[in-house]
Amino acid sequence: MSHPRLSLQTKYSSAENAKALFDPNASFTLIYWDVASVGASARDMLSLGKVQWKDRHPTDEEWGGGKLPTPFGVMPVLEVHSSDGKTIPLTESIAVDLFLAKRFHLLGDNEWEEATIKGFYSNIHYLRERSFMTVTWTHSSLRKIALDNFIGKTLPQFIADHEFHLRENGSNGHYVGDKISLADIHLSNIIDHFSYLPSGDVMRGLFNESDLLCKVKTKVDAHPEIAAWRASAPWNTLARATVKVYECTAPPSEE
Ligand SMILES: N[C@@H](CCC(=O)N[C@@H](CS)C(=O)NCC(=O)O)C(=O)O
Repeated sequence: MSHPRLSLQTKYSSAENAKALFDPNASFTLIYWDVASVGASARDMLSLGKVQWKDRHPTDEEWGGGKLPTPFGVMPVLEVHSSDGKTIPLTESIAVDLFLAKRFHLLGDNEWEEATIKGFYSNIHYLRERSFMTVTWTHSSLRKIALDNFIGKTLPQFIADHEFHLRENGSNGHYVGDKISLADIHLSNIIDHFSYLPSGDVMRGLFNESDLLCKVKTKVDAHPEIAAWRASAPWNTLARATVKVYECTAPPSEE
């Protein structure tokens, strides 16, 4: 069944859309399920940016009943509301994250830093995508072998690769330069993501063995605005709901 589609063409011109996106007084609505998952980095950045933002969690009735048009039938969708009343929708988590990172100065200080941060972000993002596609949402009979492979090979390789790059940047708890960036924030959220899964203790254990990765996470989580958001009741509700959602993805032997 096809979903109700939302056009990305607003009734405004391209230039007006662009102006609205960077309106310093804009507010934001993140439309996503009431879980951390693919919305987590965006929420951290909205908090860090000290802007007015809110979560909108569609009800099952609204979503299942086809009452919420989106560009591709998936969320997150970020709505940017300019102070002169325009609402500009943005789709796809990568585009949303990159937009927010640019808006809140989380893409470094020059073209090289930006391209390098985006490279790290993409690699971090791909780890979660691989796990979604090959482990979490695979056929239940394949989950055990897929999980063993992920824990035995994919994750250790990822950690070793990222330790190499963090060391190359001076082991200072940042991927690029000496300040927080989109890459740092995404790593922190991906570590959380794996902690929420049924084998979360094992995965979190592997991350915990890496001082270099933990240093990045500690710094992100200690950022004043991010720390305040993560200490809030809504953040904790999202974290608990995420654990519940993934419970059904445990391999059969663990059920
Ligand atoms: N490529 C998309 C994928 C987003 C996605 O898969 N969203 C899921 C929730 S995590 C969704 O909205 N699924 C539709 C549904 O549950 O009916 C992105 O990164 O934004």
